[in-house]
Order: sequence, then structure tokens, then C-alpha cells
Amino acid sequence: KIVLRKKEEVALAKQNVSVKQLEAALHFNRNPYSFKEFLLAEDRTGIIAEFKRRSPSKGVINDKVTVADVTTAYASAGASALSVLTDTDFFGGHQQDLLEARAANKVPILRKDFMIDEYQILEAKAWGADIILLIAAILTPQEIAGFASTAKGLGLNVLLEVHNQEELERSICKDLDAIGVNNRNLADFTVNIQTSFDLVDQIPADFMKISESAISDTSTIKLLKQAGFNGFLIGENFMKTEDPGVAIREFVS
Ligand code: IGP
Repeated sequence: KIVLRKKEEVALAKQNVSVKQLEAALHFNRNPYSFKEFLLAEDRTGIIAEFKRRSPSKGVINDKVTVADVTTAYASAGASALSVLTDTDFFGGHQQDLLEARAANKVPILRKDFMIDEYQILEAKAWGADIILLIAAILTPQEIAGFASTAKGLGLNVLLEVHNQEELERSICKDLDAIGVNNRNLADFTVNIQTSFDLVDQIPADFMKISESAISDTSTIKLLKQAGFNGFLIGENFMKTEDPGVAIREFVS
């Protein structure tokens, strides 16, 4: 189970790197970019473009490209934000990927991981992230409110991920910036874009609305926009190609 695995990982990380060390890191005091500003910018696409080497559902997606090449191509194609997996066990990502993406880009970056402890939020800040992900399916409402408040205190943006109305209703709190509807069911990996259309009107107007996963054509984006979505999280559709930078450029043109 993901949460138990993460708890072990965080316990180990805490032994190796103290909170004091995180607070002394290069990026800890930088001012994060505003997720909302980049999502709504006229000259950007609303796409949150993800760097993902592999996934539990698909296995290896792409292990030949570099994070700097791909993320800079994403950003120059007009991505509103970047998503970089830092989970190693399930997605083959690393802390180093986030650091390299940060060094190469001046757009908001989402630390894509399973956040289950405050410590990981300090890591996210220290590593140069602008946005953290809170997944409703693995957190209690109390944890979500607490983590979101910690993140806000550090100037980070918070994206809450939900998969159904029950998760949405129990998890909403004031410190969220955006709510993402995951079209992929994390329990059985099935995907259905309809999940986004079903939930969009339940999301209160004060939050940015993001549709996540299984987006592979621009006609879907058009419909999602018409339904009220501001952002579109896309990974595999770009990463599965030989050159994800070319793929996103063709996608947006
Ligand atoms: C991207 P896709 O189908 O375009 O590769 O999906 C993103 O939504 C997906 O990677 C994701 C994810 C997550 C990964 C959504 N929520 C939570 C890990 C953890």
C-alpha cells in the first residue's frame, strides 16, 4: 500500500536531512510563482505538462529523455505549469528531477508525489516546487486542512485531487488554490474523462478547476474548457513519444 511505503520513506528521509537543513536549502526562501496567474495568462495554454518516466499502470513510458530538455520544451510550448514526479518506487522519479526542472525553468512546478507528512511539504519548498498535490483518497479532511495551511504559510500553491463527489465534499477547505478531478481511478487504474464533466459543477467558483489524466486530444480540451476547466494535466500523451517537446508543440499548434 502506497501510504505505508511512503511513511517508511519519509521516516528515512527525516533521519538523513533535518528540518533545519531543509530550511537552509537554496530554494527554501524563494517566492513561488502563482499557479493561478500562469493558468489564466493569455499567452499560455492551461496545460500542466508532466515529466513521467514510468507508471504503475503503464510500466516504462520513456527512459531516454532528460528532464531539462523535456521541461524547457514544455514551457516554451506554452505550458502553464510543469509537473515533475519525485516518487521513485512507483514512478521512477527523484528529488534531482525537480531540482533540474527548477534550475531550467521560470514557470510554476508541481511536486508530484504522495504527500502524507508535513515534512514532505518542507522538502517541496526546499527543492524549488511552487505547487503541492494533496490526494483526497489517501488523506483525512484534518490532514488536508493541516497540510494545506502549512503549504500556504510557505507561499506554496495547493492542488487538491479528487475522484468523486464524496471526496470533493469532505476535503474542501479554504487554503486550496485548485481542485483537480482525476479521470483515472487510483484503485483500479481505469480512466474516464466523463468523471471531469460529472464533477465540474460541484467545484466552488473560488477554486481553479483542473482535469487530470487520460487527455490525448485537443477536442477534449475544448470541451473541458467549455465545461469550466482552467487547467489540463497531461503526462503520458507527450511522454510516450520519442520527443515529448515536439509532441506538445504539435498538440498546441
Ligand atoms: C497525468 P496522464 O494520463 O496524462 O499520464 O496523467 C497525471 O494526471 C497522472 O500522472 C496523475 C498522477 C496522480 C500520478 C494524476 N494524479 C497522482 C501520480 C499520483
